Amino acid sequence: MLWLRIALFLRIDVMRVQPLSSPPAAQADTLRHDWQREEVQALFDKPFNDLIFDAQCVHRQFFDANEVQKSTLLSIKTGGCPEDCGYCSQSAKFETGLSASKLLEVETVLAKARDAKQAGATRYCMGAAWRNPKDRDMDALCAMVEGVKELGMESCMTLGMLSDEQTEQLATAGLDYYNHNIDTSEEYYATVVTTRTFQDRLDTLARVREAGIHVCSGGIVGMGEGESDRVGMLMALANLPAHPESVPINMLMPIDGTPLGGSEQIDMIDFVRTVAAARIMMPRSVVRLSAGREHMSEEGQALCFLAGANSIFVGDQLLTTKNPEADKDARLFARLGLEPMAAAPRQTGAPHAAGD
Ligand code: SAM
Ligand code: DTB
Ligand code: SF4
Repeated sequence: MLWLRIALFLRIDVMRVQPLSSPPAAQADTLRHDWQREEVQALFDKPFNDLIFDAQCVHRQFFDANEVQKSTLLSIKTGGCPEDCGYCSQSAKFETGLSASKLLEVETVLAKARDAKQAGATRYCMGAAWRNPKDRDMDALCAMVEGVKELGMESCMTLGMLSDEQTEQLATAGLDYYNHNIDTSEEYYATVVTTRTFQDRLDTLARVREAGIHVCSGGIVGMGEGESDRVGMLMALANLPAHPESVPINMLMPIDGTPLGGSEQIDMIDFVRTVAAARIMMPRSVVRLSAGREHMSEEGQALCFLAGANSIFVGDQLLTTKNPEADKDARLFARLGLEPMAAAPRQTGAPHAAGD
């Protein structure tokens, strides 16, 4: 047989050439919202090479595999938060040595946004250590959104829970993204946070979606959760009525003084598996390699990009913790041949729902 001779000539071991280990999740343009636990567990159980290959195939159906979106983060209101999230430096319940500050002035925020734009960020993310914003803060918050938009950047805010009215106000101001993480599985949630419920998070996400603001929602890996919790977290995200447009996967930044401060760093291969599963399950979403890059090798980060991560925070500060310096990231992009992704205009009314 001619094909066998050619294979032998090329030294291809035909007995070991396997088809794609399972069909990619997003054949054609159909997104799934009915992931079953066994299927997601099966993704995590795959041989690593098969999982990464499948994730990369899915990634290339929807994205340029060499483009990475850049966001910059600013803490616009730091510390003194009444919530008890066990990972957070900003909770008033823990002695973390962080001093609380008031909401920054609009001009201060916009000056920093201009710097971020100069440094190459296309999206500006503003975070506040609140359970929820107060109505008296809404004018300043809306002015921040409008100012960032005038700079030609995408705007993102993360302010805790929102009322219907507050969500509408932010949407009217032109907010592009709202970040609100589910953080972990529903089952593990109460081990990490007791001052609100998993359902509270879902309720705010539904309000944000309803108002036509893009949803940014993901979680933290390395909080002592089991793999089944990572499975549960990704299922909860992917089985929402519409996939979040942005899915941040944070590696825990351990903070002294918090209940999770002594957590052991998660194995990098397990972290990369989580990124790959997120990519396969939410193929059209931008998956952000979020907190934790400061503690990752360049090879570890490269594996995350290979697994389908295509967004990062740039700038040497996250909210209260460190992020790699600009020159370090510039070198990483050059080594890997990565290019910055251009900002996409907000596609209002076009969430990633079933049948897209
Ligand atoms: N207070 C608002 C809230 O909780 O939604 C907004 C700010 S909060 C700091 C935003 C997100 O940052 C959290 O949901 C969590 O996923 C992430 N985060 C906070 N501390 C972290 C840490 N030490 N390591 C990794 N991610 C962290
Ligand atoms: C997200 O998922 N990660 C960012 C952003 N959304 C708000 C926050 C990371 C915070 C890391 C710990 C800190 O700097 O305090
Ligand atoms: Fe407050 Fe947000 Fe930190 Fe929780 S994660 S303590 S809500 S700032």
